Amino acid sequence: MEVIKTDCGLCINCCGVNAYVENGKLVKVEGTKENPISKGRLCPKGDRLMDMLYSPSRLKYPMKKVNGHFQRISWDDAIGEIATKLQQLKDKYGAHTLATWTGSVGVEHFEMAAFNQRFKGAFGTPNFFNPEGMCFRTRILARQITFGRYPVEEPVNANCILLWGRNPDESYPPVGRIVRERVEAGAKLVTIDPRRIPISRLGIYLQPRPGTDGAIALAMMNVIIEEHLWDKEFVEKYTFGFDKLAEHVREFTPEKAEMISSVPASEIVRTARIFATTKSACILEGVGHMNQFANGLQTNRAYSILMAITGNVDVPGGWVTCPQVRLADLRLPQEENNLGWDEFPVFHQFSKRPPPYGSAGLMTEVMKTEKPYPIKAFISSGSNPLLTFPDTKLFLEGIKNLELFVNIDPNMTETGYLADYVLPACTFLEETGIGGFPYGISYCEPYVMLRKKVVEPLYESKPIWLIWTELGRKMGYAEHFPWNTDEEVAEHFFSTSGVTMKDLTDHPAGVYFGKKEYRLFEKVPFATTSGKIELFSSRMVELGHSGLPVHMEPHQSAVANPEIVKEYPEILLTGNRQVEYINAQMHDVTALRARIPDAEVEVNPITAAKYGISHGELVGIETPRGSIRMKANVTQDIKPGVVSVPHGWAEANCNILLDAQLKDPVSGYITMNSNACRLVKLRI
Ligand SMILES: Nc1nc2c(c(=O)[nH]1)N[C@H]1C(S)=C(S)[C@@H](COP(=O)(O)OP(=O)(O)OC[C@H]3O[C@@H](n4cnc5c(=O)[nH]c(N)nc54)[C@H](O)[C@@H]3O)O[C@H]1N2
Ligand SMILES: Nc1nc2c(c(=O)[nH]1)N[C@H]1C(S)=C(S)[C@@H](COP(=O)(O)OP(=O)(O)OC[C@H]3O[C@@H](n4cnc5c(=O)[nH]c(N)nc54)[C@H](O)[C@@H]3O)O[C@H]1N2
Ligand code: SF4
Ligand SMILES: [Mo]
Repeated sequence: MEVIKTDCGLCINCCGVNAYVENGKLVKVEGTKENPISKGRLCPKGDRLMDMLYSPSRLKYPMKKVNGHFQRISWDDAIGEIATKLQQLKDKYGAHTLATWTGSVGVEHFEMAAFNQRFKGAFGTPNFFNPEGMCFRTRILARQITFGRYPVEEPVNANCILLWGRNPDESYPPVGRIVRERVEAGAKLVTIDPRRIPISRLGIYLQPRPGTDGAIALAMMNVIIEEHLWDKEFVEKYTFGFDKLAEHVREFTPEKAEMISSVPASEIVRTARIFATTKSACILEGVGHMNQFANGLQTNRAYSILMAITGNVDVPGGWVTCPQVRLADLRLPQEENNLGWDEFPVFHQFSKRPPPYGSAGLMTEVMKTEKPYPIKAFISSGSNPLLTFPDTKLFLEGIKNLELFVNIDPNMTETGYLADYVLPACTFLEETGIGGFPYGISYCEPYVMLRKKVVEPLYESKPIWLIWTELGRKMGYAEHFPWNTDEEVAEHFFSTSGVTMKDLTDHPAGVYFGKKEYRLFEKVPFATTSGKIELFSSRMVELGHSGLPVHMEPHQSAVANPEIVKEYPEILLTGNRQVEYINAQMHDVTALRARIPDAEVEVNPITAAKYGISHGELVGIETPRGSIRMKANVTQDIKPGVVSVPHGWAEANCNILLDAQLKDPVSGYITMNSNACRLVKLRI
């Protein structure tokens, strides 16, 4: 039996995996002990990688829809027909008629996003979209605005941790373990979450009204400044705009924040004092959730500022700047601006180098309206947008308007059924590529490995880089796609990184490619306009937004829209993570399904009583956009008036409830949280 050391590409944690292979078949997986982050552990999903690989949902060969039915087709014919159609559409509507999309897998599966971008560059369309337009980019952008770089949380050395809209036990198990270890060692923990998540019982718990975290953060600044708890030397030397900030938050008292957030003023004061006086302190903010409400970007700015004024930047246990592996850039020059350039200037224009993706929040709207131009071809990979893209109705309207829709996925997904062509990609266990890639971005560990091919691609599936390469070559872009094997591709990516293929093969479980450096600011100025940490950002003002963080009401709150709240009085959260599933994936794995058989809506007993709803009953959840049904989980562990549903369930797709018109005005992200809803008792 051969043991291959690789990593788990199911989620961004990239835990180390020892894969046992016998006669070309994966027969067992276990965690790699020497992996510095996962340390030999796998979550329940990682334990079931064999079920993922050998899933009955695997797509075995390319298929084409003919008269509403899928028919098997050869790879050559599929690639040939798609290339011909793309060329026709390009000739008719211009290159920007093609939009491509990669899902969350395209974040940790580096080659997927890179080859997609290579192709769209060769084709000449600006339209590449990915979860950076709806997921974690806001947190990165807010930190770049503030620090001119992206310092990452380092809870492993923290003595005070603010778990702010993040439930790592479910979404980032290795982080959950670090937090628990730190608390056991004496660190203070404050959890700020409308849901009383289990880890919150280890410390102080604040239960805010959803979407009001910016107000709490502003009041914490007020306390820290009023009580002279800020790090005076650090602020004086390394920050810009402190006077403006002090003036700005003077009115933002804990009492005012209590009125907005419902968190008692005394609790806000207590949290501010603990946070400012414990060295080091670390805000662990939500990765997705904290970006997916109306005030997402400004709230993220507020967290950066709290870290800065308490001197918790580039010190052990604070937010630390970590070296990032410099992989080769496959992007080709782009002439046209991305969609969203004018509507969301902070997102697109803040940095000198614009982001290489459009505003995902506009993608389906443009497909539907054909404004500013028609998007008629759509190639989606590593995603299941029918279930995961907010505002399903709009997504369907957009898709209906297409003349070509290609879905690339190892599985026949709900989205795949809508496509004109489905192409079978292999999974990360069937190709060699980049592994452990995001550690520098999410863990402050500059660690990388080769993600190894464990078994040959199943059925007729192919690596995603090869699918784009074949399509590119067919379209006459062969010069841009010179690579022929997984190894050549990986070697090319690492060629700019300082890490050699020899380093990677000599260290199958991974290598450190750099060293994190504390107190970097003493050597390297912050890459902002002022060269300092920008508490106040004049560039934000130039781009039409407040240069200091603000509180903004959720679009459909009782304050912002009392009319809608009369009919839809509860507050909806969507997408709380469950460790068993990853977005819309793994729901078909029997062992995992046995743990959570049904989609459940979490409701407080007070809210349930209003509707006469009992625990375990099937209930309706409604918004002005649509309705779904889920089993009621009546629990004290959620704030009264708040209703929380998971995402990614085909039989109860919560994205039907969302409205793509409701966006964070700064980032352009569609709001997935803090929208109005109501419950309905079903009469059967
Ligand atoms: N098992 C599993 N892991 C995953 C994923 C998955 O689907 N399954 N998805 C991956 C992806 S794509 C992402 S982006 C990350 C997401 O990771 P995160 O965004 O960090 O999501 P969670 O860890 O679920 O924590 C979000 C918490 O925020 C709380 N919350 C909601 N609204 C508010 C609010 O207004 N204020 C405050 N203070 N809290 C609020 C929710 O109740 C929830 O407990 O997880 C990744 N990891
Ligand atoms: N309402 C609501 N909606 C949400 C969220 C929420 O919190 N609430 N979260 C949002 C966030 S943060 C994100 S990131 C998105 C995620 O949304 P998606 O990225 O659409 O989610 P997944 O279900 O993980 O889809 C991944 C797909 O990739 C396929 N896949 C797996 N491995 C490979 C591979 O190696 N190659 C290829 N080609 N495909 C592969 C899987 O079969 C699966 O179909 O969802 C968003 N949607
Ligand atoms: S947390 Fe689970 S799914 Fe994510 S990488 Fe680790 S084992 Fe895989
Ligand atoms: Mo995400």
